[in-house]
Amino acid sequence: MRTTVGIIGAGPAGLLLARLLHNAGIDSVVLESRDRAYVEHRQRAGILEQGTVDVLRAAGAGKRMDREGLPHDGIELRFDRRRHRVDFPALTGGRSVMVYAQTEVCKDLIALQLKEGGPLLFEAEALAVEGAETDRPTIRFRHEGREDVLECDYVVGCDGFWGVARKAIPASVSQTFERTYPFGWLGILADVPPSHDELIYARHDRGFALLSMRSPSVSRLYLQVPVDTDAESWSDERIWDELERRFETDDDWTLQRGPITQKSVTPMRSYVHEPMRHGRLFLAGDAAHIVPPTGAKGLNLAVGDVVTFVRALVHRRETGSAELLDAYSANCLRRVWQAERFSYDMTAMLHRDPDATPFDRRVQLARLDRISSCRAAETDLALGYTGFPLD
Ligand code: RFL
Ligand code: PHB
Repeated sequence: MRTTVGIIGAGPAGLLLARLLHNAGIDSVVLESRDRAYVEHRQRAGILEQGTVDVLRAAGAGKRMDREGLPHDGIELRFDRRRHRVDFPALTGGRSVMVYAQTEVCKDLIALQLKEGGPLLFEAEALAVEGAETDRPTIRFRHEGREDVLECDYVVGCDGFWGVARKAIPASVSQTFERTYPFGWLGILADVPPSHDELIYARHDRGFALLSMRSPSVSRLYLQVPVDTDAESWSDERIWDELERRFETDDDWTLQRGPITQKSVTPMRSYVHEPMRHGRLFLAGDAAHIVPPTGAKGLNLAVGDVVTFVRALVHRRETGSAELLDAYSANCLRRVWQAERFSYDMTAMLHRDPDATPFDRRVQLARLDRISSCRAAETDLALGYTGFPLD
């Protein structure tokens, strides 16, 4: 088998990359180790930045998003029993975000790819990337019980944090930057209309809580928990009781309860691999970097990476110059580090750190007070949340 761009992984990064390449008239093959149902139902991100929404629309993948997605013009910060709304369009010159789940983005892109695009093989596990430093890199993979080789002009590793692509970059040229957190998020899906029409990020002495949603009838909520928590050890009643306490306010706001249909615990991590390119192997999305979910940046960063790659490849085809391909890593990393900084700041401002002193907790509250009373501080948060520009 031979193709121009061999793509490992059919998460949002790999699927969008295949679509953008198809639109640019460049052929590709996508190899995905899991089956279609797994990829379409993995619960993850919920927030699309303005730039991501624009890219999906321009790629012809925005129809259902525009029908069913929920445009959001702000978020609420909750702390000290107080409520503060951050108004995105007013602070950013009109930018906003969209609540549209990653599962739905993937379903839309898979349907388009199978209908109009190049091969997308499920249950095709990449085993190794070879020859990254040559003109003909290859992906060795297993599909339907057989080992096969995909010959490519370029390989893009969109295979997430646990994938194989990153391992093909020699340790001698790799640098990694990492931070782990002593807590995780217990996430639930519940069949109950969201108790508020915008997301609520709550800082409480007992820990962080987040109210989000999947649709007008399905709520998505998260609770900060110790990192080794077993989701099943939390009864539904205990989860609702804890959420209620962490969202408490001085007014008459109430949290609506409903049947919980899914529970899981996600660890939190900050991670960057540099460089994001080695020869003709490029890394995109979680394969190269992880952010804690507090800033809602992971999927949006993946989109930025693949847009940057496609622009560089098209530039190469149109001008013969590899200058943008050569600059891929540096151009992506600039945006990646801004997202790392933003996600880290949001996490530190809102979570209960088990090692924090009473002084640290007062500083956290002072940060939130600053955002709610100083327009410049609030604008910085709104600009970060709605997204760093792609150019
Ligand atoms: P993915 O989605 O992990 O996809 C990688 C794909 O590669 C496949 N794969 C392989 N295929 C073939 N051969 C191999 N050897 C392979 N190894 C792996 C995997 O099966 C998989 O299908 O990475 P990608 O595409 O880079 O996308 C990244 C996003 O999924 C991730 O950053 C976000 O989900 C992060 N995230 C959020 N991001 C946002 O932008 N906004 C949010 O609101 C948001 N909330 C979240 C999140 C992540 C969360 N978790 C569970 C980590 C909330 C949570 C709870
Ligand atoms: C989600 O809806 O899953 C979600 C929203 C905002 C975040 C993280 C996750 O910051």
